[in-house]
Amino acid sequence: AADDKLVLAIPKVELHVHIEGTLTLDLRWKLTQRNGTTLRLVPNGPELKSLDELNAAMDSIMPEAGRMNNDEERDVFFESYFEGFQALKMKGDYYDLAMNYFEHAASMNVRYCELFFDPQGHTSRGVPWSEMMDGFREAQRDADMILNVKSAWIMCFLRDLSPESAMEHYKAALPYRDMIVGIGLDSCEDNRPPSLFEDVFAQARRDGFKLTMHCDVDQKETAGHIEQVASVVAGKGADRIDHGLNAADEQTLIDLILKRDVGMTLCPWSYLRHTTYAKLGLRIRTLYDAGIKLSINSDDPAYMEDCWILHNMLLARHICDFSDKDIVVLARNAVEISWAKQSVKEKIL
Ligand code: ES4
Ligand code: ZN
Repeated sequence: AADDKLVLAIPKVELHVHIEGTLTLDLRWKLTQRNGTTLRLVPNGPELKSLDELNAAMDSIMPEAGRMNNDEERDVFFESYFEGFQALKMKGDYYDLAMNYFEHAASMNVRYCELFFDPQGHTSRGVPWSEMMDGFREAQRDADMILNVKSAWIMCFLRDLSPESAMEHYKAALPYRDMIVGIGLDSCEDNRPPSLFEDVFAQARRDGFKLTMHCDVDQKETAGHIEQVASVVAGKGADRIDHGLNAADEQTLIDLILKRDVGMTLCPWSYLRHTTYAKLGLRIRTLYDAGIKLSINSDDPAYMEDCWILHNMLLARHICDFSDKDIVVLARNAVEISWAKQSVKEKIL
């Protein structure tokens, strides 16, 4: 198996991480104190009065590997994820959130990243776009200058909200388009196929944005979810797929992904909530051996036992028995399927 030191040292590109999912409990406590916000783990849950209480509450909902196999536990994940947004109000909070990610990234030799953000989770609480985007922008600039970490943003729509809300947010974000490289789709995918958002994605495509979509997030081994992967890839409806691990079980999908040359962003730690090491290793191996350009990423480190990109790469290496050469291929894949400018790509690996 590949060397630990190589996995740490290799220059990295991260393409699948939700900035709100990097809100560590330490930072959340700090922001809550600073803003005088009430702290809860889930809506209507008991008020938490210390960092210890917050840590204990998070531990109590954190499913063990392979255990989050029912909808209820999945719903608790989303509830706690969105409750975390409450800590974010002012420009300085968004700055601190992004800078905290960039510092972790720099320590793991991430050189370039594309960060998802969920504007609807902020505007719905009355946070002005400028507080959010100006905080992100300043952190992005400082990370480039101080930490040598470059970045771009991918604005995601929450698929459980309406297509009209997505379109409104799309238009409202246009003043910030110089920061935004792509448009994504996340949150709970039950009965919310990407086709519902066809209009806003078509508009974004015309305006020159790259497109990506979460599919098969919940690892439901049902036809509907496989169709979601297919519909995202068909006709090159997306430039990348986020997750989509079910493609491993469907040769026609593998062929389609290869033919359309669509990259995949995988987040192995996330899947441990739904599957076993052995099954996960086999599926990732199948996609990798088929020649699909897949990259390894962290998703929501603060909600996944503090597993960042390095831990996800070590996990992938372990369950797939990746060699040093494979680690280099994975790192190169991430550069290739990223939406960085060619001049930035050339400086990474
Ligand atoms: C997410 Cl794990 C997961 N699934 C879907 N949407 C998300 N947004 C943040 N984390
Ligand atoms: Zn995700």
